[in-house]
Formats: sequence, structure tokens, C-alpha cells
Amino acid sequence: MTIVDTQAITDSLNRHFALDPQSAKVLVVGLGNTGLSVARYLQKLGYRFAIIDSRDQPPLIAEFLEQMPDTPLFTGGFDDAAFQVATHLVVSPGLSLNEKAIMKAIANGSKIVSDIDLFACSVTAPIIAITGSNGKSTVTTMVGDITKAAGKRVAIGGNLGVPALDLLEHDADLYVLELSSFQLERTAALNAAAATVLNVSADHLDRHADMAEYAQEKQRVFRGMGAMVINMDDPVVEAMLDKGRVTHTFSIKTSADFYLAVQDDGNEYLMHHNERLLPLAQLPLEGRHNAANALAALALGVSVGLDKQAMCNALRTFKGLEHRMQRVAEIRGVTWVNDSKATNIGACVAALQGYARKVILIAGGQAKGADMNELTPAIKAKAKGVVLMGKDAPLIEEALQGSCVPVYSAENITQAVQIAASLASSGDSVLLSPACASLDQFKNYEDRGNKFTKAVLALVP
Ligand code: UMA
Ligand code: ADP
Repeated sequence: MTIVDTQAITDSLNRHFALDPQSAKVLVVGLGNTGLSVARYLQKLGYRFAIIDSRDQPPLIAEFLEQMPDTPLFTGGFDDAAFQVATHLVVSPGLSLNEKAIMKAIANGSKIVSDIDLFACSVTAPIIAITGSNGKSTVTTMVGDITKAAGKRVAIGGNLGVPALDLLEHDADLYVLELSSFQLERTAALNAAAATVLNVSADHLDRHADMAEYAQEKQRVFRGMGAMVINMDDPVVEAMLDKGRVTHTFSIKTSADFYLAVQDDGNEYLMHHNERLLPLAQLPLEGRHNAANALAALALGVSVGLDKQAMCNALRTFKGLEHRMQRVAEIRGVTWVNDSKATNIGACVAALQGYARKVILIAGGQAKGADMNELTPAIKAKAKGVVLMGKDAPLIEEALQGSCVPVYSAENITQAVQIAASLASSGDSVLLSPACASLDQFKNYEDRGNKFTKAVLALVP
């Protein structure tokens, strides 16, 4: 890790969190990707710490034992004694702060610090922070690409792949962080140069008390003094606008700083005020929501002074990410689209809304506490048939009762593909956009998307 000025960093940590290397006793809670990155960081800075994980065999135990064999490690439960001596807890995002042991430690005076806090206190280069219910990974990757195209050194990570603290290994002119609501809820020291909440729709309601709390956690991305990038098409996000701050708005429906407009040559353009940035037709991504993502990425880039032409050149060749509106095959005139990453209602609705013609939808899985009735209007408008699978399929079926949309049940993804194939005729699209998490039937959304693709390719005569 390239930590150049250790003293400046520990001073900052001390100022923000009373995290004094002489007296602090830190407990790192969770030995996954985040926990290991935190342990490596604390070791570099010379803090005293231990690590604890409720599982018998945490996923990164081998790496941990190899890299820091002398650091105390507790596994197989949350040992009270370990929590009692801790002055600070760095809790991994996969763990709720409502865990009994964690709540007790907080009540006894332990301070919560997140890996994002540690990161924010350690960097001197500006940060772009991106959150939202949907589009985070796409926009984070876009901003990474447009920054490179503008000739700057960039490091991207956070919820997307590389844990934030591991990014410190790269000397960068700009850090781009994708942040989840779990990371933000426990972060206090972020002061991004530019930040956005792309949208807010129901997700993770099994972890957050309600939508209001979930939106509040997302809003924490705007803490500090940096530029705000605001989606005018989402009333929950629009309400976060602070007139006292530098703001760039974007919209695909209404007027904003960054918006879409048909120009006198008859083409629709991505616009910045009166300036044509890029013809929409040159953005090589399916779905109108991706135009919103591109406008958000451009607004973030402009906030930190990137060259507009260089950014547009990068967007022209942006490939999109796997499992997000990914066209996997055209077989007998039927287009098959893998949108397995649609793990909530908002993503599925956006996918459906992008189609001019009705599609056959494959959906279902774990609903994570969301109200599936919110899917009904988009399905009624854009689906000619729905194939359901997974644990919470009955919730979607119930929501569609009386909607006149035919519903079919499948045991697994292979059967779902076969049913969809029997319903589809040439010119149709079949869309896997489950509106649910995958963990009831698959390892993760990638596994679901890969099995979908395999089943689709098996249809090739
Ligand atoms: N766990 C235990 N006991 C423990 C610690 C963890 O059972 O003591 C479980 C958690 O409940 C969870 C799993 O282990 O089910 C992983 O938790 P973790 O916090 O150790 O996860 P990490 O490996 O550190 O990965 C986390 C993010 N994961 C989550 O927030 C669940 C990763 O996002 C992120 O890439 C990584 O930090 C680096 O920043 C993944 C994710 O699924 C992609 N995020 C959610 C999403 O995008 O919807 C929020
Ligand atoms: P995240 O990292 O927030 O999960 P991704 O870029 O991985 O976002 O996309 C997740 C899902 O959301 C995919 O199904 C994708 O098609 C959909 N999606 C992407 N951008 C948006 C958006 N702006 N609004 C709604 N859905 C979107």
C-alpha cells in the first residue's frame, strides 16, 4: 500500500474519530474482502487490532493467517470479551449494525468507523462517490473510462469489486467509489469532490427499517462540500438538492443541466445546456435508463473538470457490463437479453420501460421485503407473458392477479427458458430481469445470468 504520509493520516483519523495509534484498540468485524483490506491498512499504520467473524471458516481466513499470523483472530461467533475491550469497531457492510454484540459495544462507548471513513481520511486526490438503487456499477465504470480518456490516472472500486482501502495501492489523480447503503450508513468522514444518488427505489428493505431510512442512508453520500449531481426524474433524489451547493442536474424526461433533446437535424442528443455532447444513437447500450447513466457520468466528469470531448469519445465505445441488459443471442428471430443484475423492482421496471414492443419476461427469486405490486403497471404495459421462478414467485403471481397478463411457473432457469421459447415468435424479445435477488436458487446474480445464457444457447438448433 502506498501510504506516503502516515503522520498526516493518523492525525486525520485522530481528529475525526479519536483513533489514536497509541491508545486505540480496534476490532475489525468480518473477515471478507472488506475486513481483510481494513486489517492490512491498520497493520501498515501500526494500530493495535483484532479481527472477528461469526463464521467458523470465514472466506479469507487463509489469506489472513498467511499475511498477519500474529494478529488475534476470533471465529465461530461474536465473543463478548473481544467487543468489550474495543474502543473502535470497523464493521463490514454485510453485517447489520443491529447485531446484538455490535449494539452492546456501541452502548458501552465503542465508536463505529467504516472502511470508507478510513479511506476518506487517507487520500489527498479527489473522490467521486456514486450511489443509488440501480446503475451504480454502470456509472462507476463509465466514470472510470471517461476519466482515463481525459488523460487522468484513475482508481475505481468500493462496492464494485476492489475494496476502497485496496485502491490506496494505486497512485491516482481521481478515485471513483461505488457505495452501497450499507457502506454509507456507517460512514461519517466522506467529503467527495462530486457525488450522486442516481435513483432511489425499494431495495434491501430486509436490512433498512423503511424507504425513508434507506433514502437517508443514500443521502449521506452528499456529506461535505463537493458538487451534487441530482437526478431530476426521481422525486426522492430531487428533494436532496441543496441550493447552497454547486449542483449539476440531469434528466431524460425534463429540462436540466444535462438532458436529452431532439435537435433540428432530427436526431436526439445528450446535451449540456445548449451544447450537443453526443447523439443518443452513438451510445452503444440497450435501454433508455443507460442514457440517464451517461448523463450522470458526464455531469460527474464536468464537476471535476474533465474534458467533455474526451468523455464523449469514451462513451461511444463503452461496452456495458455483463448481466445488465446484455444481448446474449438471437435465435429464430427471438432476441434473448440477460439482465440478471436486476435484483430489485426499479431495475426490472427500467428494463421493461426501455422496450417499444411487449416482451416475454422471466422474473422471480428473493424479494427482499419489497412490495411486488409495484411491478404490476410496468408488466401490464410491457409484458405479453411472464415466466416466474424462485422463492417469492407467488408474491409476483399474486400481484398480477386480474392483470390479464398470462403467468407461467418454472422450477428452474432451464425450464423458464424453455417455456419462454415456446411462447416467443420471431421478432419477440425474451428478457431475464428478475426484480429479485438470486440467492434462493443460485450462488449469485452472475451464476443466474450464466445459467440463463447456457440454457438459451442450448436452444440453438
Ligand atoms: N458475514 C457473516 N459473519 C461475519 C461477517 C460477514 O456471516 O462475521 C456474512 C455477511 O452477512 C454477508 C457476507 O458474509 O452475507 C459478506 O459480508 P462482508 O461484509 O464480509 O462482505 P465483503 O466480502 O467485505 O464484501 C463487501 C460487499 N458485500 C456486501 O455488502 C454484502 C461487497 O459488495 C463489496 O464489493 C466489498 O465489500 C468491497 O467493498 C457486494 C454486494 O453484494 C458486491 N453488495 C450489495 C449490493 O451490491 O447489493 C450491497
Ligand atoms: P448497481 O450497481 O446499482 O446494482 P448496475 O449498473 O449493476 O447497478 O445495474 C443493476 C441493474 O439495474 C441492471 O438490471 C441494470 O440494467 C439496471 N439499471 C442500470 N442503470 C439503471 C438506472 N439508471 N435506472 C434503473 N435501472 C438501472
